[in-house]
Amino acid sequence: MSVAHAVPTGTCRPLDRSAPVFVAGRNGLVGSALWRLLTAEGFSSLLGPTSTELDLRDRPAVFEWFTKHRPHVVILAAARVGGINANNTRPTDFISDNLMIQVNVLDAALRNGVQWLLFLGSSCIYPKYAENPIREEALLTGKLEPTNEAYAVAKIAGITQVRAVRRQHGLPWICAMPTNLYGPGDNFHPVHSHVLPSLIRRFHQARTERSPKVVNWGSGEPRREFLHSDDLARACLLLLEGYDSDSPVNVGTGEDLSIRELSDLVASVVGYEGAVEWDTSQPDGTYRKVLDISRITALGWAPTIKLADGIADTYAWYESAGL
Ligand code: GFB
Repeated sequence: MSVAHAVPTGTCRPLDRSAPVFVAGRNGLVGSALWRLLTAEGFSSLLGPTSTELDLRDRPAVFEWFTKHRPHVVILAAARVGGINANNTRPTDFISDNLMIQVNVLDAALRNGVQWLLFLGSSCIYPKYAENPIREEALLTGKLEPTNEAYAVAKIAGITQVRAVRRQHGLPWICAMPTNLYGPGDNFHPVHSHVLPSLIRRFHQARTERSPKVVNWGSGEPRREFLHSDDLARACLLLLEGYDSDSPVNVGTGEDLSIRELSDLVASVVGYEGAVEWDTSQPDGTYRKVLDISRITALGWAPTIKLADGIADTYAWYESAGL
């Protein structure tokens, strides 16, 4: 994979703060963090239709919306996402919805001459047995994790389309690969969510109902890396303003912990003191997928939110949302 066109560290091409910026997926975990950051940074023409206002799977509607609103910058943070159970049991939805969303937005952006575009993938695009920490060069070098293969293949198609546009049309579109994310506004569904919001919900419920034990999924042995959505949003802006290469860029903390350690941490933040059991009939997924973040740290970004603080922040949001 070529990194020949990488902008040297420190190079910056500030985006026009008055230019129309389309945050696709504005109400999601990532989109809402982007919206907060871009608003604070003085972007005055943010565009963020809800999924009811614009279904990104509806190709004619997407083309019509682009023609009408003419965004100059597009951040493609819209996706069907979910935790291991949702991915494993609904693979059709994950491949079909994500392919449709991506191809419609990318095609409409190309048709309308969008110069600046950032596509967000996921660390699950890398092979199940990639060497850790995982470098960007590991893409397409091995078999994927079966529980999320459909989602990963859709995301890989998105990366490939962005790289195709770069090659065929010379546009400086880029891709970022975030690790497992969490933060305010996450999905706390008891079955379909990712592990961190699932644990917050489970421990909160157990504490308020005075349950003597909770049951988590899998063995607790897999290791995961967690990045707060506000840290990702800063990375997205930095990349849009200072990175230009056909290679995706990993965005994570570079540090991981076991799900068992995460469970202890969430229990202590929530104040749950009962027992924890593990249901090993549930899948573990990939054993380990911590990202090598040397490429983005060389550009001047670093994560700022410690996991314990981020969990406390997310728990405060969960309580205030009354979910
Ligand atoms: O967060 P999670 O669903 O995502 O699960 P993945 C991480 C680990 O936590 C797995 C365990 O080993 C789960 O078995 N776990 C324990 C739980 N208790 C729970 C629980 O209550 N809920 C959940 N969800 N997990 C997803 C992919 O994989 O990561 C997506 O399926 C995407 O495609 C996303 O890439 C970032 O890291 O295993």
